[in-house]
Amino acid sequence: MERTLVIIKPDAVQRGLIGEIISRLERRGLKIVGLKLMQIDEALARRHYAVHEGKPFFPGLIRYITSAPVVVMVLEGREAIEIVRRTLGATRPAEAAPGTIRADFALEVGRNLVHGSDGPETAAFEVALFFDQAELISWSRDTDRWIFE
Ligand code: DAT
Ligand code: MG
Repeated sequence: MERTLVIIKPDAVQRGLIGEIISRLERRGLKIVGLKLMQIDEALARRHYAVHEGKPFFPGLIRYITSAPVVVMVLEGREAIEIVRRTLGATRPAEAAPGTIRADFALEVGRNLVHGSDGPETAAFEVALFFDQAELISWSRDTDRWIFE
Protein backbone atom coordinates (compact mmCIF):
# COMPACT_ATOMS: atom_id res chain seq x y z
CA MET A 1 0.00 0.00 0.00
CA GLU A 2 1.21 3.50 -0.82
CA ARG A 3 0.54 6.69 1.10
CA THR A 4 0.43 10.13 -0.49
CA LEU A 5 -0.13 13.71 0.67
CA VAL A 6 -2.97 15.82 -0.69
CA ILE A 7 -3.36 19.53 0.06
CA ILE A 8 -6.72 21.17 -0.58
CA LYS A 9 -5.25 24.60 -1.27
CA PRO A 10 -6.50 28.02 -0.06
CA ASP A 11 -8.54 28.72 -3.22
CA ALA A 12 -10.43 25.42 -2.86
CA VAL A 13 -11.15 26.09 0.83
CA GLN A 14 -12.29 29.65 0.09
CA ARG A 15 -14.51 28.43 -2.75
CA GLY A 16 -16.24 25.81 -0.59
CA LEU A 17 -14.77 22.86 -2.47
CA ILE A 18 -13.39 20.88 0.51
CA GLY A 19 -16.28 18.43 0.47
CA GLU A 20 -16.30 18.04 -3.31
CA ILE A 21 -12.58 17.26 -3.44
CA ILE A 22 -12.55 14.88 -0.48
CA SER A 23 -15.63 13.18 -1.91
CA ARG A 24 -14.00 12.53 -5.28
CA LEU A 25 -10.92 10.98 -3.68
CA GLU A 26 -12.89 9.04 -1.08
CA ARG A 27 -15.39 7.54 -3.49
CA ARG A 28 -12.54 6.44 -5.75
CA GLY A 29 -11.75 3.99 -2.96
CA LEU A 30 -8.72 5.66 -1.42
CA LYS A 31 -8.58 5.36 2.36
CA ILE A 32 -8.15 8.49 4.50
CA VAL A 33 -5.47 7.86 7.13
CA GLY A 34 -4.81 11.49 8.12
CA LEU A 35 -6.85 14.70 7.82
CA LYS A 36 -6.70 18.22 9.27
CA LEU A 37 -7.42 21.90 8.64
CA MET A 38 -4.38 24.12 9.11
CA GLN A 39 -2.72 27.36 8.06
CA ILE A 40 0.68 26.80 6.42
CA ASP A 41 3.33 29.25 7.62
CA GLU A 42 6.12 30.57 5.42
CA ALA A 43 8.80 28.22 6.79
CA LEU A 44 6.67 25.14 6.12
CA ALA A 45 5.68 26.42 2.67
CA ARG A 46 9.34 26.94 1.73
CA ARG A 47 10.25 23.41 2.83
CA HIS A 48 7.30 21.86 1.00
CA TYR A 49 8.07 23.75 -2.22
CA ALA A 50 11.89 23.75 -1.84
CA VAL A 51 12.37 22.16 -5.29
CA HIS A 52 10.81 25.27 -6.86
CA GLU A 53 13.00 27.81 -5.03
CA GLY A 54 14.51 30.30 -7.47
CA LYS A 55 11.81 29.86 -10.12
CA PRO A 56 9.95 33.03 -11.15
CA PHE A 57 6.64 31.81 -9.74
CA PHE A 58 8.11 30.80 -6.34
CA PRO A 59 7.31 34.01 -4.36
CA GLY A 60 3.72 34.00 -5.63
CA LEU A 61 3.40 30.30 -4.86
CA ILE A 62 4.51 30.86 -1.23
CA ARG A 63 2.12 33.83 -0.85
CA TYR A 64 -0.75 31.77 -2.27
CA ILE A 65 -0.25 28.62 -0.20
CA THR A 66 0.10 30.63 3.05
CA SER A 67 -2.76 33.03 2.29
CA ALA A 68 -5.64 31.13 3.94
CA PRO A 69 -6.33 27.76 5.59
CA VAL A 70 -5.76 24.51 3.76
CA VAL A 71 -6.92 20.96 4.38
CA VAL A 72 -4.13 18.38 4.35
CA MET A 73 -4.79 14.68 4.08
CA VAL A 74 -2.93 11.42 3.71
CA LEU A 75 -4.54 8.86 1.44
CA GLU A 76 -3.68 5.19 1.28
CA GLY A 77 -4.18 2.63 -1.46
CA ARG A 78 -2.42 0.55 -4.05
CA GLU A 79 -0.73 3.00 -6.47
CA ALA A 80 -2.25 5.85 -4.46
CA ILE A 81 0.37 8.35 -5.64
CA GLU A 82 -0.38 7.99 -9.34
CA ILE A 83 -4.11 7.52 -8.84
CA VAL A 84 -4.32 10.78 -6.87
CA ARG A 85 -2.26 12.69 -9.47
CA ARG A 86 -4.55 11.45 -12.23
CA THR A 87 -7.66 12.32 -10.24
CA LEU A 88 -6.32 15.87 -9.71
CA GLY A 89 -5.37 16.36 -13.39
CA ALA A 90 -2.43 18.13 -15.03
CA THR A 91 -0.70 21.00 -13.20
CA ARG A 92 -2.04 23.47 -15.78
CA PRO A 93 -5.84 23.28 -15.61
CA ALA A 94 -6.04 24.13 -19.32
CA GLU A 95 -4.22 20.86 -20.03
CA ALA A 96 -6.07 18.77 -17.43
CA ALA A 97 -8.22 15.92 -18.75
CA PRO A 98 -11.98 16.45 -18.53
CA GLY A 99 -13.42 14.89 -15.40
CA THR A 100 -10.36 15.69 -13.29
CA ILE A 101 -10.64 18.09 -10.38
CA ARG A 102 -8.43 20.74 -11.99
CA ALA A 103 -10.30 20.54 -15.31
CA ASP A 104 -13.71 20.68 -13.68
CA PHE A 105 -13.07 23.51 -11.22
CA ALA A 106 -9.91 25.47 -12.13
CA LEU A 107 -8.62 27.73 -14.90
CA GLU A 108 -5.11 28.87 -13.93
CA VAL A 109 -1.89 27.13 -12.87
CA GLY A 110 -1.48 29.51 -9.93
CA ARG A 111 -5.00 28.66 -8.64
CA ASN A 112 -5.10 24.94 -9.33
CA LEU A 113 -6.89 23.97 -6.10
CA VAL A 114 -5.04 20.84 -5.04
CA HIS A 115 -1.62 19.33 -4.45
CA GLY A 116 -0.65 15.66 -4.70
CA SER A 117 2.78 14.12 -4.06
CA ASP A 118 4.55 13.23 -7.32
CA GLY A 119 6.52 10.11 -6.37
CA PRO A 120 7.39 7.70 -3.54
CA GLU A 121 10.27 9.77 -2.10
CA THR A 122 8.30 13.02 -2.31
CA ALA A 123 5.29 11.36 -0.72
CA ALA A 124 7.32 10.05 2.24
CA PHE A 125 8.96 13.47 2.70
CA GLU A 126 5.70 15.41 2.45
CA VAL A 127 3.67 13.10 4.70
CA ALA A 128 6.35 13.44 7.41
CA LEU A 129 6.47 17.22 6.87
CA PHE A 130 2.76 17.69 7.58
CA PHE A 131 1.86 14.87 9.97
CA ASP A 132 3.27 13.41 13.18
CA GLN A 133 3.25 9.62 13.30
CA ALA A 134 0.51 9.74 15.98
CA GLU A 135 -1.81 11.69 13.65
CA LEU A 136 -1.83 8.89 11.06
CA ILE A 137 -4.28 6.08 11.71
CA SER A 138 -3.78 2.59 10.29
CA TRP A 139 -7.26 1.15 10.24
CA SER A 140 -8.97 -1.73 8.55
CA ARG A 141 -11.98 -0.78 6.47
CA ASP A 142 -14.82 -3.23 6.11
CA THR A 143 -15.24 -2.40 2.42
CA ASP A 144 -11.58 -3.03 1.54
CA ARG A 145 -12.35 -6.50 0.14
CA TRP A 146 -14.83 -4.91 -2.29
CA ILE A 147 -12.27 -2.34 -3.43
CA PHE A 148 -9.01 -4.33 -3.48
CA GLU A 149 -8.84 -7.72 -5.20
P1 DAT B 1 2.09 20.01 -9.25
O1 DAT B 1 1.35 20.87 -8.25
O2 DAT B 1 1.16 19.49 -10.30
O3 DAT B 1 2.94 18.95 -8.62
P2 DAT B 1 4.57 21.45 -9.72
O4 DAT B 1 5.17 20.66 -8.60
O5 DAT B 1 5.31 21.51 -11.00
O6 DAT B 1 3.08 20.99 -10.04
O7 DAT B 1 4.38 22.97 -9.23
C1 DAT B 1 3.90 23.23 -7.93
C2 DAT B 1 2.89 24.34 -8.02
O8 DAT B 1 3.54 25.53 -8.45
C3 DAT B 1 1.78 24.09 -9.04
O9 DAT B 1 0.71 23.37 -8.51
C4 DAT B 1 1.39 25.49 -9.39
C5 DAT B 1 2.68 26.27 -9.30
N1 DAT B 1 3.32 26.40 -10.61
C6 DAT B 1 4.02 25.44 -11.27
N2 DAT B 1 4.47 25.90 -12.45
C7 DAT B 1 4.05 27.18 -12.53
C8 DAT B 1 4.19 28.21 -13.49
N3 DAT B 1 4.86 28.01 -14.64
N4 DAT B 1 3.60 29.40 -13.23
C9 DAT B 1 2.92 29.61 -12.09
N5 DAT B 1 2.75 28.70 -11.14
C10 DAT B 1 3.31 27.49 -11.35
MG1 MG C 1 4.65 18.98 -7.51
